Amino acid sequence: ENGYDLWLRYAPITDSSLKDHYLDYFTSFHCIADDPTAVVIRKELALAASSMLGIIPNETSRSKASLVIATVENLDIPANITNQLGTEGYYISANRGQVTVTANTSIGLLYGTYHLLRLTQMGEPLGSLSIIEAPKTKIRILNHWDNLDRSSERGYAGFSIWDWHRLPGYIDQRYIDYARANASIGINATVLTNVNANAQVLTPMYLEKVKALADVFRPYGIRVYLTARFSAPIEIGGLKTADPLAPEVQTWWQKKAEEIYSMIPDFGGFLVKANSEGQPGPQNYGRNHADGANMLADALRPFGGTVMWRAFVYSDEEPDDRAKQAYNEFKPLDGQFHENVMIQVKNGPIDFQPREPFHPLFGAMPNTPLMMEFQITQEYLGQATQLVYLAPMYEECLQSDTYAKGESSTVASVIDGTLHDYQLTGMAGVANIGTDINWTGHPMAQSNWYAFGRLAWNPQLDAQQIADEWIRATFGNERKVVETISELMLNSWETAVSYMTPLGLHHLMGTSHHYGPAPWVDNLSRADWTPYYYHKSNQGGIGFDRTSTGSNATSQYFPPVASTFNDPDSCPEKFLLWFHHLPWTCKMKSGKTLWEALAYHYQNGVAEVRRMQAQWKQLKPYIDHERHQSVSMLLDIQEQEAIWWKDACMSYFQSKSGLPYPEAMEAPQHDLEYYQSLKFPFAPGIRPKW
Ligand code: BDP
Repeated sequence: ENGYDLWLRYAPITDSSLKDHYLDYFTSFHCIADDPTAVVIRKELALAASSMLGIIPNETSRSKASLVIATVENLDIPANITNQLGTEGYYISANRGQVTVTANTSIGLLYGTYHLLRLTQMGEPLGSLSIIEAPKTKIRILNHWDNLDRSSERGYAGFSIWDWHRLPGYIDQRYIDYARANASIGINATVLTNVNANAQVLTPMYLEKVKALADVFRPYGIRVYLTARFSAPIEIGGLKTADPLAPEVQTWWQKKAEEIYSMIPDFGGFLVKANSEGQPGPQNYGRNHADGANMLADALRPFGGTVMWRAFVYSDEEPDDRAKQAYNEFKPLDGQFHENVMIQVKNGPIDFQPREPFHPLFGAMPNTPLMMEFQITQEYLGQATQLVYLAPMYEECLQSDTYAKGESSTVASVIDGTLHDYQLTGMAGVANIGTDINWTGHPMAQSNWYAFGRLAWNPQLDAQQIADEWIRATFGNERKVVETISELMLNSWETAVSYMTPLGLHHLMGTSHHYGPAPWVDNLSRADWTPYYYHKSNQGGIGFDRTSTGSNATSQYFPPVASTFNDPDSCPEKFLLWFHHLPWTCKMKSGKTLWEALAYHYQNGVAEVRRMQAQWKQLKPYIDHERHQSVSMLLDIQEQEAIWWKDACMSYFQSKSGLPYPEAMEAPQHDLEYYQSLKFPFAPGIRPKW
């Protein structure tokens, strides 16, 4: 198997009693809906049933059908149920040998059908189902950081799947399979283009291509969004300014919106990166983020579009701690954004590091809907070479308690809108999808796309349950397979953190490509692009002092989170060096010194990768050769890289601490000069700027 089928493999069901059970339900069906989404439902059912059960379900009358798929007005469904379903939810029930999937809309029916097929792939009985599901967020969106030349800002799975050259005439089967995969996990939106935007995509020629994609995605409930380059009125509109308060600029965007909606009536809106890392924005004209976002929002409002304005900003000049800057810029603007603006906030205050504390903006903007931005592509987490299951990281962030309104004010409750009663809610994931045959480069990285979709649907889901679903659909229901892969996946993130950036360290990666260790770099054009800025290690100790005697970033959190982080004794050790600069010899809770603990984490990370290798080896008899072999080779590379991380970081830190390596640590294979001499000018994803 080459992995192309993702979690929609629909593997033949070999257990004969289970097969008979499913045959009872899938042999005949009745579908009351005949729009393009109903066509998709019928096709998916046929595909799944023929592959799993060797039959093509027969469409029959409602009374004879064992599976009924129908919107609520055709059935007798109590109002207390239909009221809970909204426009995308569904109700699956079983009664006297008949399974019914119902919803208020055909998209709800599609989601319900996928849920039923998921249960079937998992080997679950269908005889007594009663499931009510509705998404907890409104916009569940992938962000493709894809350029029009098909390169990708931080993509490690080949080229962009958008074949702009052959669009709009040529519809690649991949677009359809992409839509199926997304719909199967509830993703209902996609941003096609890079946040470092190119205005060309807003020209008529490209809009034709965007329209072709939107037409493919519509039956799957997926709306298309684009990144809007703030200076587009100058670059493609011939204006002299892009000042958001200039009437000609406002008119230009209004006309542009009109043009887009005349072609794509359900166009979602714009995602904007402004005044960040060299991108143009309202501040170029002395205006603020609200001025910029509101101008675009006003242009989209007549058509029902939304602006997703990113909070990932840090100033070129500001000498202040980078971790504080988004909060400093956005918090004062709370309540000033128009109602169709959302602020898209990365999970942590720096930049998709292997582990970050939650972003202090969560909870701090009660009057402005904030949406989550997670990274699915593993920019700082071994890219497509290392096995890192990210759901535990997403979960840690979502379950963090902001205390914005006292206890239980979790990040999840900000994101699903319940804490502040947001009318707009959403979660974005920076996609890890490319043209590789298996979509995501590393076969196991498909799980991160899957997990993102499931958590966007319901931010309360737990990482273990999601892993279980994904493994069963992707590798089968054999107990040994499910248990082994589950353990391996669930430990993998903590393992990567351990050999990359333990104890709250961050941004130790090589310049530009962010692959591999380079903690010694301290001389780039901006201090806050150097690893040294983030760990500040010297003879006296290591870590970034963000306490009240340092940068005071801790004060951006609500009490008691602020004081918990502020005091090294109460600060969770996983965030210790994020918030504190501490002597190498200070004592940890385990009794080890900080230096020993650091060595322990690096060594333990390596040991855990070796355990992953051993666990995976045991699965050889259960998994097809191609996928087994591919993951084995990648795990071997991961072991080498974990050793590289340990050796490079520990030999560098030793040059600062002057302390001997603890005995339990395997001594570095080379000296520090060797690691410093390694150069990777063509590492994946390299961009000359950062
Ligand atoms: C960083 C990436 C950079 C992106 C930026 C962003 O290194 O390529 O453009 O985030 O989110 O993680 O805008």
